[in-house]
Amino acid sequence: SPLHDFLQGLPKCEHHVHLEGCLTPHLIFQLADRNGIALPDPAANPEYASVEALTARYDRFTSLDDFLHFYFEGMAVLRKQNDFADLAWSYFQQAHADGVHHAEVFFDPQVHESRGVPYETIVAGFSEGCRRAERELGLTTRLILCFVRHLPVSSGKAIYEQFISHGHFEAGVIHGLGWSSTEVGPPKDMFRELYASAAQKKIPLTAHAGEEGDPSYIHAALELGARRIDHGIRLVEDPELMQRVARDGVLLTVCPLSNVRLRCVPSVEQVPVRRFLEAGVKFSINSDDPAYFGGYILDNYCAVQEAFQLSVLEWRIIAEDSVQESWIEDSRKAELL
Ligand code: ES4
Ligand code: ZN
Repeated sequence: SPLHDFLQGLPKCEHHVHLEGCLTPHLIFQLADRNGIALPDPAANPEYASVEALTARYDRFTSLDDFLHFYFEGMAVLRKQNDFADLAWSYFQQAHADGVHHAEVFFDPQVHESRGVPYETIVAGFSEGCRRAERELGLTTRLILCFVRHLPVSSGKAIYEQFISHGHFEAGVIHGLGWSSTEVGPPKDMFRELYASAAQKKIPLTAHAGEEGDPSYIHAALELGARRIDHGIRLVEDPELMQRVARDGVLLTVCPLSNVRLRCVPSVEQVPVRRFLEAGVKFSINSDDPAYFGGYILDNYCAVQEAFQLSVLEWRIIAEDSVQESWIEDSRKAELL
C-alpha cells in the first residue's frame, strides 16, 4: 500500500499473537525431525506430504475449530526448552522487522502439559525467547498465559496452581492471563472461579470473545473481569454493549487477516474498523497466528489500509491507543509515544 513505509515506521505494539501460532510449516517439519516425532501419516493426511501441501491447506480453513485442529496438531513438535525458545525468538525477529517495539504474547501451557511437557519447560523456553528479544532487539515483552476452552476446567486450574505456586506473576515472568480456543459450545463462564481468584490478586485479564460467538460472550468475559477483549468484532451487533466498551476504554485486539482466514468475515472490508473508530472504541491491530493466516502484523496494518484508506491522523490514534493500553509502565509508554 502507498502508506507501507509509514506503517512500517510507525512504532507498533502487538497485543494478540499466539507463540504457537508462529510455528511455520517449515519449522513443524524441522522440529518433528529434530525431536524424532512422527507427524500424521501423509497416506491418510495428504496435507502432511510436504511443507507446500501443509501451507496450501492453510488457505482453506472453514472455521475456528477447523484451524484449531491443525494448530494443536502442529504444536506437538514442541518438546524441549530450546524448541520453545527458538519459536519465540523467530517471532520476535519478524516482529522487530515489522516495526514492533512492544509485544504481548500468548501461550497455551495446558495443551503442552497434556502431551507430557512440564509447565517449567514451557515457561523457561518462552521466557528465554522474551529475554533474548529484550536484550538483542530492544523490544519489551509480556507473556500472557492462556487457558483453553476445549479442555476441562480442571486442567486450567492445575496450570493456574503451578503459575501461582511458582510466583510467576510477582516475579514478572508472566504478566497476565487470557482464554482462547473453541468459542461457541463450552460454558461462557467456565473460568469464573479462576478469573475471580486472579482478579483479587490484581493480575491483568483478557479473553477471546466475539470472534465466532455473539456479543453475549463479550458480556460474559467482561463480567468475569476481563479488561481487554481479544477479537471482539461482533461487538457491533450490540450497540448498548459497544457504548459501554467505548465508555470504559476496554481495548479490542483485532486481527483482520485471521478473521478473513477463519471466515468470520468475507473480507477485511467487513471488519468493523470504521465503526469502532466512529464509536470511540479503542482497538489495536494484530496478527493472531501469523504462520497460519498468511501475514505478520505489518501485513495486517497494510490490509486495513487497503480496505479503509485511513488518514495519517487515524493511524496515529490507533498507534497511540495501542501504546496507552499496553500492560507496561508509564515510563515505557512515554518512550513509545
Ligand atoms: C486462536 Cl484465532 C484463535 N481464536 C481462538 N483461539 C485461538 N488460539 C489460537 N488462535
Ligand atoms: Zn487469538
